[in-house]
Amino acid sequence: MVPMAEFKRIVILTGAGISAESGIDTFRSAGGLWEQHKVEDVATPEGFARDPDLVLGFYDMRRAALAKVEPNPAHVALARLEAEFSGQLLLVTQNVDDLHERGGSKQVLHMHGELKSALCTSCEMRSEWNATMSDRPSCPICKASALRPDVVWFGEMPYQMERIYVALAECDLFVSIGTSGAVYPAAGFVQEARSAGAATLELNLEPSEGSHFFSESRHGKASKLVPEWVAQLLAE
Ligand code: BJW
Repeated sequence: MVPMAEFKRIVILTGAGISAESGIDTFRSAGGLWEQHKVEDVATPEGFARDPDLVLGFYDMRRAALAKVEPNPAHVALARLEAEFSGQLLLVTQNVDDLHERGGSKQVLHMHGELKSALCTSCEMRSEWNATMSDRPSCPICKASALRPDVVWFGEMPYQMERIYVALAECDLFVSIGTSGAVYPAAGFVQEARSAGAATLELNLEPSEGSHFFSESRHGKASKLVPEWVAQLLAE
């Protein structure tokens, strides 16, 4: 691999695996969220239309659980990278938790939305949200009782795709951390970066579905791999 010091424009993609050691369930592992709940019931617009109480309750539970977890050394290491790296860095997360921010990252692009945000289906505005939604509160902006979790469900367009694709086309290193590579468009980012000539690095507990697309893979826990990689990058 090219020496880490050569890189000037880095895009990092994180997934549920980076928050696993903080105590947040991943989706597709044994005992993960999709074993506890049917994905089509809780993570599709059709599921929400069928049974809004179920979906609002599911996200209320996950929002409340955030209060009981803390960022781990992987989140903190990425915040260190943001503070000390002299090149350009874009941190894209598929996670709806706030552990990157609480770990110290200032700029985080949440492509699948955020648990602590509400989306009004009437005025379409997004509002910071720390309370429950299953009690059908009104939108702070238009006052309609039409709030939904500000998360991206299957069949919906993730946030800020244009900005992400521009960064992928311009980056010289793409790093994927703690994601199974099962969900598009994020699963395709490695190929976008590769076709733009970037080096590609996977840091994951095990080989992901797209592992063969990466120029280098390191397997193990994010809390160990990520601080090691950041230290290597900043030392070279
Ligand atoms: C550790 C670890 C440790 C554990 N250390 N690692 C057929 C083909 C291709 C695409 C499609 C298709 N049919 C439909 C689609 C599109 C669909 C899709 O991808 N479906 C797939 C099922 C095939 N995608 C969409 O609908 C998306 N929208 C879309 O495509 O719009 C059109 C478009 C067109 C063109 C350009 C752009 C867009 C929307 C997807 C929305 C996903 N939403 C969810 C829910 C969000 C809200 C919520 O949190 O509830 O997002 S689903 C869920 O999966 C969540 C996650 O962000 C996402 C990814 O999961 P992630 O993070 O990878 O978690 P896991 O559990 O899968 O993996 C964890 C990994 O960590 C594992 O590998 C572990 O080993 C590892 N790990 N412990 C390091 N300690």
